[in-house]
Amino acid sequence: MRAVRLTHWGGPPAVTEVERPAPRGEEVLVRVEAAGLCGSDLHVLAALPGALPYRPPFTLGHEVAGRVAELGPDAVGPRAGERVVVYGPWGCGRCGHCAAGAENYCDRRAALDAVRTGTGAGLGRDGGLADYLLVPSGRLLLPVGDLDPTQAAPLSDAGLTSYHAVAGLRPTLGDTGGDSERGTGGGHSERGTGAGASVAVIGVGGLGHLAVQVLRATTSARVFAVDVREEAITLAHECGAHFGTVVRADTADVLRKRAGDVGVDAVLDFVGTAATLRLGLSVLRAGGELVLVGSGGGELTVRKPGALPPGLRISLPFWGTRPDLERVVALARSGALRVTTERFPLSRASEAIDALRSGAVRGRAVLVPD
Ligand code: FEH
Ligand code: ZN
Ligand code: ZN
Repeated sequence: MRAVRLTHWGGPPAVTEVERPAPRGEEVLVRVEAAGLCGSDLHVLAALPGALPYRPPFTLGHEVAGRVAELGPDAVGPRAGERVVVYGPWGCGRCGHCAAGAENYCDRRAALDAVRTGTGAGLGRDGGLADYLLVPSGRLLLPVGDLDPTQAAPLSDAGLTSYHAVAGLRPTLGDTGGDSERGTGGGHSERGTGAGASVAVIGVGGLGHLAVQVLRATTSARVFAVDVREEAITLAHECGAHFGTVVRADTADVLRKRAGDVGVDAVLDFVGTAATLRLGLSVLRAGGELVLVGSGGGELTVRKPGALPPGLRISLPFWGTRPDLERVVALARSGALRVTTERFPLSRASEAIDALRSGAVRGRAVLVPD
């Protein structure tokens, strides 16, 4: 079978012929139908020796959908032929967090990394930029029914990460459960009411465009989108953002004015650079929440007294839980979540990676075995 592999640290991704694995015990073999590309794949490809707790060679790809091809004798979960999406954070499966479906916060991750088993598909273990993916257990597979695999795959990372980040904002935004009135504003919310709350989404790429849709589908907050690319702002509006702006010198003033001059209740930073963190903090309301999702390497100094908004809460969510993924799949199947994708054949993986690296991808890049 073909696999896009990191053969050595700093090496180029190589489409390689490898032996198709046979599932044993609880393992399940998935025939890959689509695998999304993520900014983290770029970090893995750029990592210097020792920077990550993984040991090449391994196959990339942690955002995968396909059909169950073969089951180990003790496998649980979806049956052969069923279309599934792969829950990407592969924890120990037994600790307190894993038992609650939060393998993204596995208590034993450091121990798993230490024995070089890696933290999941494409993250130290063979991933899904390939014709087949061997999954350690059927507990990591979720049926997606008749959802198109190029729609399903991005849900497992871009969709799940965005959903988990928005879900953490419930205390700030309130949980209305339903959609908001499109385009209406209203006064400013007291925390926890939801109505009139506002959220800035910084970075409308593979994750940001889904976060806009999750916000619109699950909260009544007004959504303000910010990006450096005009086409990303257009995408934000298509996804339901109430307002969008390309970053300019007066963006902070523009956003604060949009948010009733007191600032936005929450900022979702999907970029995570020093500049976006600065912008996010400059538009945040007192008592607001900054959610750092992007791995742009920006740093924040937290000091009291200091220049940060009083009552600031900062969160750094990671990926998402299995129950979150079930809710994301349900949103997609209901039509409330639509992934904008750019498809590439698996054989042109390097071209897709270059496009992602240059910021030329609109929405999410998805590779399809050709
Ligand atoms: C995965 C592994 C490590 C860091 C970040 C990630 C994210 O891409 C998962 O969404
Ligand atoms: Zn990722
Ligand atoms: Zn665990």
